[in-house]
Amino acid sequence: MTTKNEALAAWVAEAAELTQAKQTVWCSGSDAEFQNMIDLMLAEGTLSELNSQTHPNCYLHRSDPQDVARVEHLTFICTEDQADAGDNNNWMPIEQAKQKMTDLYRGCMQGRTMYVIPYCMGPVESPFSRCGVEISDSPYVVANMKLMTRMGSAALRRIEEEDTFVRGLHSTGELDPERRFIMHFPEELSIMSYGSGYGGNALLGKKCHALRIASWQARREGWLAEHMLILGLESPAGETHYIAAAFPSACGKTNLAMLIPPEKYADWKIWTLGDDIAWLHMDEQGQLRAINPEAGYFGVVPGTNRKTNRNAFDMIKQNTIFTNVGTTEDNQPWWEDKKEGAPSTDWKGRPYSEDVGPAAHPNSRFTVSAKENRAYSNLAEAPEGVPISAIVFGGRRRELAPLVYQAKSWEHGVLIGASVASETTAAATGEVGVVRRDPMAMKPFCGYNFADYWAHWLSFAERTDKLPQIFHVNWFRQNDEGEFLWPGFSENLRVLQWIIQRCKGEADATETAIGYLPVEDGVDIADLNIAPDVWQSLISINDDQWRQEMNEFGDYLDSFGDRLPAGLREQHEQVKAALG
Ligand code: GTP
Ligand code: SPV
Ligand code: MN
Repeated sequence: MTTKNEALAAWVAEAAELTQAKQTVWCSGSDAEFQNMIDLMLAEGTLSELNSQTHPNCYLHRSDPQDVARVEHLTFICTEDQADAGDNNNWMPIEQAKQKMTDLYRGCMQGRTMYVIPYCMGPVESPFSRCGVEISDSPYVVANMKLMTRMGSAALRRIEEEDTFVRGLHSTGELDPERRFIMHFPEELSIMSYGSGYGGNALLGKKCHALRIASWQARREGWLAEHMLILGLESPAGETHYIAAAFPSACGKTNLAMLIPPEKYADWKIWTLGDDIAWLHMDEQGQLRAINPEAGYFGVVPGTNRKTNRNAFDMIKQNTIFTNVGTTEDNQPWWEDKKEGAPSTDWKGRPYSEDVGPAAHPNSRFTVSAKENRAYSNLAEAPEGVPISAIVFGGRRRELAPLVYQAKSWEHGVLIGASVASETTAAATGEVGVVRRDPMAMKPFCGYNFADYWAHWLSFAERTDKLPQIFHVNWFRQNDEGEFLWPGFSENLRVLQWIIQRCKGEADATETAIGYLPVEDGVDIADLNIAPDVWQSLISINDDQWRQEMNEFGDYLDSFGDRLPAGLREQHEQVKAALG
């Protein structure tokens, strides 16, 4: 196979020449091709088969121990004008970045196969979808892209019709952290990645394309590309509301998107549309609609068990690629908090020993097609997307942020989104558990200046009066002993119910300086055994702490200088004034 698109053919030829690949293979996206990739990796030893009795078609990939997460300090947005990338991004002049990458790519695929991977982010027939082509020398990338995107011939046909696509060149390189870069050139819709085989660094359709490049495109074209799950909440009466929620990496998107209602609410149902990325467009009626650009899940494994996430737990029992988990004596995958079985080998392939570290890497992942999820919504592939009733922001904060609160307006909601701060997690290299500002959960993923991004968010209020209500949640409040105050997981349904009631104007709330909070009996917790004082602390705010928070947040906003939209400054002033 090749292509009749001349620009694509020329770029592929150029890459083959530069990298000196032994051969070029165009990926069709067929099941047989996927199986070939698996067989090839089994043969070269980069993949091993897991227990086929308990876990049919499941495989384990052990990555290089130095290549287990996104590398934010090595990720760059390269624009003509540095101010367009903003202080929220690392920036490098375009020519310098290209020179650096060209030097790294030169001859890097000698003796290796170069795969050409056409893919479509979003249903192939949706007007909201966007296509790309990833060139990679990694069979692991090919196999993962097959599970994560609409990959192959259909995407290529759309590219040939549209004559536009995002270019992503990837080579695993030597996996040397000193020779590793993830470069983005939004002005020319291209990505260059070298030296990592890990998910977000190497599966270029995901964070590189569907967030960093797409957020740039979205601003120009009047839509939003966000780090959000999409779920449908169906009531016993059969009424379904759709919610999009942005939480930072490893802060609960996959879990919420697959939630199984607690027993008391067994006649309610959560449908998954997406677990990581949402593209939001306004339709002709002024209604915001969401599609999930992805077709599979690249999810955090540790913590997944029968109780926390039964859907995911069952979903990853077959047809799944595991990356960096441990294994049991009989070669089943094992991870911390699996709550069954026992590890015998750790993620590095060494005999497991408690004092050496966890069996599974804290950022170990599963890759699986969304079709394996029994809660996968039958509207998940609808070309027109689903109408969004509520947008929810959240972070991992052991103190300060209440369980849930609602914005007073869209503009106030933009401020709430911009004020998201969260403890860092193992999803990126670096220290874990430090609170950092992560506006809209997009700190690592916004492909342009945050000040312009907030202005873009604010501009939606001028275009329609049908915008979703905006909320903030925090499942992660802790007491002094480090215990979670809120049970989380399934019980989060109760908070989602309050959110929908608020959207429908059916629930009372307490007005505070930071937004509307539930009244004492506003969220149904009667059967949850939460002590009254604990509940009070979850649904109230500490004015002193919030004054300090708003001052710090003000300093952060100031760091964006003149570019900061006046509307956001105004919202900040209002909250500060209300706090007194
Ligand atoms: P990315 O894929 O990195 O974007 O992560 P994510 O936002 O999808 O996070 P995920 O749902 O995978 O959850 C990450 C971790 O948070 C897991 O270890 C979960 O067990 C834990 N977690 C998720 N929801 C809750 C909750 O409601 N309460 C508590 N305490 N932990 C949770
Ligand atoms: C995240 O880190 O937010 C992820 C995993 O969803 S990665 O694909 O590596 O970005
Ligand atoms: Mn994510």
